[in-house]
Amino acid sequence: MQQHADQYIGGRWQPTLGGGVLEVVNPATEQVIATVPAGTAADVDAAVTAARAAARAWGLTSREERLAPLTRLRDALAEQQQRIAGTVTAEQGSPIGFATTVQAGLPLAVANSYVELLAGYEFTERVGNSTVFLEPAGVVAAITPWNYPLHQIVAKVVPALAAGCTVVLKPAEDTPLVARLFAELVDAAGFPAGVFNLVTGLGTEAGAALAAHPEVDLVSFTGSTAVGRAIAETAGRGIKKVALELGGKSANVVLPGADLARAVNVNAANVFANSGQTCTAWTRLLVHQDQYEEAVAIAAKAAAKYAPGDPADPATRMGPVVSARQRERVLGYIRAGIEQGARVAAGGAEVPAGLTTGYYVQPTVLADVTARMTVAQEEIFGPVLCVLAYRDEEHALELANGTEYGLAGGVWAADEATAVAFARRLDTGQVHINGGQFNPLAPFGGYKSSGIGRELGRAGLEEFLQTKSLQF
Ligand code: TXE
Repeated sequence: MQQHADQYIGGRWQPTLGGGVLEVVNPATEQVIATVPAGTAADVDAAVTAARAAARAWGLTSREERLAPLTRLRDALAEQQQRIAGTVTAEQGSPIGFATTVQAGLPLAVANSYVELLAGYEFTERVGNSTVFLEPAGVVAAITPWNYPLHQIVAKVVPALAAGCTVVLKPAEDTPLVARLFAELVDAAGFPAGVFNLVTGLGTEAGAALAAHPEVDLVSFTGSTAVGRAIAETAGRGIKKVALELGGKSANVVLPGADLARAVNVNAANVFANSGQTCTAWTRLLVHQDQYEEAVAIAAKAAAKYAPGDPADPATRMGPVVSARQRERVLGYIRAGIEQGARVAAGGAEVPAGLTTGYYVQPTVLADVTARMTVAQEEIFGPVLCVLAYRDEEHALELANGTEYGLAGGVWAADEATAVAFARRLDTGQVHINGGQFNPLAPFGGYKSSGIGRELGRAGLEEFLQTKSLQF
């Protein structure tokens, strides 16, 4: 077992100033595989001080001076794909195939997109008698979750560094090992000391201290809406910029005339991937009442293909959920759904056959779900698909928009124009039309309680910039 006692601060691994440790548990074996420091406000303060000290010089570097280490970091992410995937599988439970293509592949694609964007990005503009400088926002606090642990780090840290900001990262307590691996790669890429810093620790302690630190200029957070709200309040008091990527309850709307079987099968793949721990997951399948039973039957059959198993086995399509706590939360939702009248069409709240060790949950399809049920309103963050029936297009729209969230969604129709017209009426940040693929260049973020600000692409870089105009 690896026992780490250091934090990456000021360009080197330093003994933690905190006392406690966090145990990293493999969710498939329930074994403790490593310990990392539970950093405190003292570690956070040291890291923010280092980031502040480096901010002026890094903020004034040329695009080329930032591109060189960022390119080396991008190349390291490519070279280390297997190690990254293995680390994520061990601490988070993603099946190794998915960990390789998505958990390791997506951050590489995102890092690459920023190397390419930075090479051509104009940080000055002329407007009338003014020159406008797009300057870095300063010291960034990046607080990230465990569901796509490296992607969430890269989607914040890489554009922040490209913009000329310095960063203190506080990764999720469940997945600190891939964050440490990332820090090693940053270290080897040759950024100046203090430009990137890592503090592992509890959210309530290290995370809260970081979000509240007076020397932090911008807080970029991905996680639960409850914590996002608290961070926004703290940031508001400190007049800090804030970017929040929060929860979702996305609807996949299958309009009459669409390819029902494909829409439902793609939905199953979408919601059971990563054991449902995806903020954009289409957790509500909305189908016309005349096609309802057919859709439920297709979904139940599709669920059977995601029987949970050992994530280290390349044949496994769905692993465990991340932790015992997460499993309890998910099972609680399944039970609440059943109590409120949902019908179990596949799966359920029982332990999957033969899997008494590991935080496994059955791929579950709940039918007869109505809009007011808890499972139709709250983010479950587990492998649970709720199927709802709509009467007509207006009813479908009302259901789709009828939660506090607005992160993602899908629309399927016989023709693209019909799907696009419907998508334009959804209160949500991104919509996949007839199964369109995720695009790491497109702005990503939420409407309503799903967040503020955007990640990825040009919009994701511009979150980390502020403007200064010089009048001549
Ligand atoms: O999230 P938290 P949790 C949702 C999902 C999940 C639920 C709970 O529904 O079931 O949230 O997950 C840090 N000040 N999402 O408890 O607590 C924490 O250490 C500062 C959706 O894991 O929000 C971690 O680094 N930081 C989501 C990060 O916040 C604090 C992804 C996220 O943890 C803090 C994850 C505080 N007071 C969960 N408290 C998505 N949008 O993808 C915690 N943290």
